[in-house]
Amino acid sequence: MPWPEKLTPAEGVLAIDNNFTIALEGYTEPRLERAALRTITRLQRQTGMLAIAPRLGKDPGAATLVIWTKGASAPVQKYNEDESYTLTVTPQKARLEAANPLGALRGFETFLELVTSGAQGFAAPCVTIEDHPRFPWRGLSLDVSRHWIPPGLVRRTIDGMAAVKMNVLHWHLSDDQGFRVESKVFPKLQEAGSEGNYYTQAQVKEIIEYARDRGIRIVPEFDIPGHTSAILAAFPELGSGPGPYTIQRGWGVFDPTLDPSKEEVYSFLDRFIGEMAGLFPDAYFHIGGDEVNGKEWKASARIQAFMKEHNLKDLAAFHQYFNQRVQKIVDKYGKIMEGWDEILAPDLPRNIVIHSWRGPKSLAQAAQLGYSGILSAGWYLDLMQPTSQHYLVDPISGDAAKLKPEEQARILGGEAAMWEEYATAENLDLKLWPRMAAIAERLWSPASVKDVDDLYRRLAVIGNHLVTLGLTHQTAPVRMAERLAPDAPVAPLLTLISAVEPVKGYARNRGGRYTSLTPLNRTVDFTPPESDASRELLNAVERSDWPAARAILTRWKGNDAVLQPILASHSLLQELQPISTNLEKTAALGLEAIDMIEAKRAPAAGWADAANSFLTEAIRPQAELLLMPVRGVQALVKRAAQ
Ligand code: TNX
Repeated sequence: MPWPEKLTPAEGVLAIDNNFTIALEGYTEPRLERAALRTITRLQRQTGMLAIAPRLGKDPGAATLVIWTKGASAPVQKYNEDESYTLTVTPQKARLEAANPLGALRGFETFLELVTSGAQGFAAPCVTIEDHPRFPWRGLSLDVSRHWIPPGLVRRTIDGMAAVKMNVLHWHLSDDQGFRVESKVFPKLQEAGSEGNYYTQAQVKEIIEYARDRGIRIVPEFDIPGHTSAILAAFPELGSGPGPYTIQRGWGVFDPTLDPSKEEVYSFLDRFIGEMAGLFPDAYFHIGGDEVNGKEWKASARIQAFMKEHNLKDLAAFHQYFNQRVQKIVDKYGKIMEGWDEILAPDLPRNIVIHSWRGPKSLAQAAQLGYSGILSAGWYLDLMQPTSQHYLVDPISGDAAKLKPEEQARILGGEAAMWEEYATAENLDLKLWPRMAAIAERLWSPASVKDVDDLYRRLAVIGNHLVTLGLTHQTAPVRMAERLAPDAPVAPLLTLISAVEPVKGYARNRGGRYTSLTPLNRTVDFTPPESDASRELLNAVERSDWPAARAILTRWKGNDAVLQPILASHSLLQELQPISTNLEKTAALGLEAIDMIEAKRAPAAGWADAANSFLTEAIRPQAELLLMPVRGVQALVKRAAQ
């Protein structure tokens, strides 16, 4: 994953053994050499063959993998650089060719995915791959404001992104809950706005270099004029209201907003954007622009007078006035402005990029007006939706599919979005991976690659592959589960977790009981977004594959008896007691239904009604978890009743 543009399988395999070497031909540069050495280290980890020599081979004739590149990449990665490569594997050797090191980086990842343990030991299958991306902009928008994500985890995320050929890390660096970059011009920003959790400029530079080594651009976002409580905690005089301002602890849309009628705001932004434009080399600069509720603007007599005086008829026009002025500043520092879809209005220059989050419509509108756009709507990984749903979202669909080709070409791609209200450094990986590979594939592979069963089959494989990069999506749930009952075996709890999913969408926001200080250490916080076993159960029922359905249900049967005493004696687990009981009953009902279906025996009077009323209750959230096998068992009860 992502599936290549063109793949031609051939007979045989290329064996990987201790003699594995890589040699470089054609144009080369230190970045390419580092990538080749990294490939060797990763092969060592993938195979456990630690004796593979960690150095480059001198003789291309004798090397296992030969790399040939034609010329250099751009000194600062551009959004539309050539990323194509070809990879040929024969029983004797593999050859990777690319126009530039960027394409070679993509090809290295493909080679590493090909190497797997099979009938002939570790080997890569013989194949010819010609590959290039469908969209030039394939990213992740990562919020580091709501919960702090330390530099090491940002680097690890970059590793994962590179493995699935993504090329943009959109770094959401400021929001109401935190301002996360050191400013040397305005140190008060991090002093008053970060509670000590911010990236120093030296760390930012290291991460930018790290990302460049892996073919990933870094686009910074400083969200203005809304989402600015942390900035206003440092500089209340820039706000539209009377203040005082503090960092927010809760989640949602807050009132604090920069005051577009104040000249000081633009002189601040000029110096601040000037500094950040120097720190971040990418051509693009994201100014946010989302969710301005306008309350402070409406409440200020001074702002109302300013709007009248400048003929700004409503709050949207006032926001637009601000965007125009900010765009001039961004442009002055040589950057192209990007913003969330609220900034879309025909009076901005056509080179800006519209980032669609409220829906795909704005993308089509933007393209018609002559603006470039990228999609995030439908790709919110914080909402715990099934991967299949994200997978089938396509930037060129709906209104966009009806656009003229030159308009469609303005749709540059998209970004998965990871908002961190409920994510932390501990559980980020299990919310991102391996699901992000599905979005990466949508953005890289031909549009015709969209078989959901095949997606899930390959997702399991890439999930294991990504573990070799040190990603913790598989280990974090175990570790976080063990922590809640360190004196008990963890297996029964994991069995329960295999049957549940976190509540979806914004369900956790309701009631407003979470703040940035609430510990995210409960079961819902380490339960992966999808219960694979429950999906497989439903699939088995749909195929009338009773033995498969029975095997899945049997795994859950009997778990409750072992788990209940563990739950009872650990306070953070007590909330799971009812859901564990319900899993037991659900599994039992499912097995009873299969017995009847297989024996062609009609259920006793009232059995189906009683089963259905229990299942309707059992699907209701408990401990912010959903009991997923209910759907498969509902289908089984229906079949039994027929
Ligand atoms: C909306 S997406 C937001 C974020 C929240 C997110 C939660 C966008 C531009 N604004 O501030 O974190 O929803 O899903």
